[in-house]
Amino acid sequence: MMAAKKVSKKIVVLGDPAVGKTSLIRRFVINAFDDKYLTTIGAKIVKKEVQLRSGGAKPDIDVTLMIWDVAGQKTLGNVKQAYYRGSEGAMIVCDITRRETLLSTIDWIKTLMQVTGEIPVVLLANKCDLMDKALFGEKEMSEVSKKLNASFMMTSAKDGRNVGEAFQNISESMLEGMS
Ligand code: G3D
Ligand code: MG
Repeated sequence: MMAAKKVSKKIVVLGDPAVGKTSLIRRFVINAFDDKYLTTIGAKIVKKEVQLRSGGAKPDIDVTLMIWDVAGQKTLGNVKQAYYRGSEGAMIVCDITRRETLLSTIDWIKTLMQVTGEIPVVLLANKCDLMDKALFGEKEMSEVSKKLNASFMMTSAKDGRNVGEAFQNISESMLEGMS
């Protein structure tokens, strides 16, 4: 049996205030790495390991995700560049009950990639437990994600659906091609 490779990757979680970024991270992460806000850069960082199983032909990969969450109500304009720097993947979150949060995803990605260049992105349509209040759905997500060359998933931090899958998805995208 081959030993698993170990890698560490920084990902950022972005999106308009109150879309559910912190709730998604909290749902996913059990182990708080640094619970204090790093006030100089205005971020909170937690880590969690994801295992990528190769199916035997190649070694498995243990990915330690360093997940960066903006502290407080950060809007696009006041997220500092230090937050984006060194990110190798991103989750961009919107809220299915607020259409403007979907349009914002485009700006979040553009601003991010001005710092990082092209990196893997997964778009998350969060609060899918609130289907009766939904103002957009998979069709719109599919259109936007195609435009942005990203994948998308429908999540709920409340009931947990697709949350683990979303972090698995971004991990796989970042490590595509690595053996
Ligand atoms: P943010 O980190 O993007 O700013 P938060 O967002 O994680 O702080 O969440 C903002 C609000 O949305 C919170 O409600 C939170 O409970 C709620 N929320 C987050 N994810 C979901 C979800 O999947 N479903 C539902 N129904 N609510 C969600 P409060 O009331 O505490 O402000
Ligand atoms: Mg938050």
